[in-house]
Amino acid sequence: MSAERLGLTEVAERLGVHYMTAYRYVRTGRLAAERDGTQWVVLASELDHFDLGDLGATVSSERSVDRVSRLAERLLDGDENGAWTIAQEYLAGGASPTQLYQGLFTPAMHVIGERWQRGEVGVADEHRASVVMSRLVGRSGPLFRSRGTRNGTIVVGAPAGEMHGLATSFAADILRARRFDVVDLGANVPTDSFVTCVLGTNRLIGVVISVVTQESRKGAAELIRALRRAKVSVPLFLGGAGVDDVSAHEMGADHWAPDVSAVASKLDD
Ligand code: B12
Repeated sequence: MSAERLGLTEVAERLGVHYMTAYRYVRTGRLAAERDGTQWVVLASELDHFDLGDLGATVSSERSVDRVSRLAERLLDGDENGAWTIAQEYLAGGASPTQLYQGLFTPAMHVIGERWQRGEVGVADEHRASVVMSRLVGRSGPLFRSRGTRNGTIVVGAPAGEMHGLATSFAADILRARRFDVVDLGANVPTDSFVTCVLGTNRLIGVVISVVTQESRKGAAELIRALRRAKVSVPLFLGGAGVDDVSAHEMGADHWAPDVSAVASKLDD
């Protein structure tokens, strides 16, 4: 049996499916995988007998993988307009703004992380790519505007020590599209300030905490304790690559969610 270990980008390439489809196979247990830090790792031998079934037919394979790689290249080159053109192509092909974030922007950032981990790109390249991505998020913001009665306000942020802030911007827009008002505090929010903001928010219906690295679990658990001490009674959601269902509940969250759309659906119930 082969002991070759594959990242999700390689799994997607070998199966000929979109990155997010491979991710879904893993998160739903269709494909056995284990975590290595925040990355999912799959043994190559698992693919030998993997049956794509109906799910595999639902995605346009090569083109999606290619688009993710092309976007990653544009981001690393600091080419905002080139990157935006790829985003527009994707939207023109029928993708929703939420799919733009979850099916294109997120996997492109993951590809950059994998390349950084392999030593193929440097820290400055990664920073540059993140800056271009923030600009794409700025350009995409108007696409997520929604009309009609608001469903209440959600505070979104990352705990003290968690420097990854793009996920909270993505989450904020995805929730806005579902008619929630959002206060996005971004990355590395000091615990006391987070709590003060939550207590001062009108029509508050939930708090969404993003944990990208496992190292930030301590800060997130401390934040949840502080929110409980302050008698915050709305549901507290934890999510992101640094937590799973079990750890999120151990850390005191009311809910763990695999993605932000699931948070919106839960709050819509
Ligand atoms: C850009 C980047 C940075 C930038 C961030 C800039 C910024 N403005 O945000 C900077 C340079 C600051 C950075 C720093 C570091 N980074 Co970094 N970084 C990345 C990179 C390449 C992209 C992150 C990103 O924006 N992803 C896009 C977002 C949208 O995707 P996401 O975080 O997975 O979020 C999705 C879901 O998880 C979900 N989600 C997220 N939050 C929530 C919350 C809820 C409630 C729900 C429901 C869902 C949800 O929604 C998103 C889907 O759209 C990742 C690679 C990766 N795999 O993500 C590495 C990565 C996260 N970084 C990593 C590392 C190691 C670091 C550093 C420790 C490096 C160092 N030695 O200093 C520091 C850590 C700093 C800290 N204490 O937090 C590792 C983490 C490994 C680990 N063991 O945890 C990664 C995975 C890279 C790698 N392959 O090794 N990084």
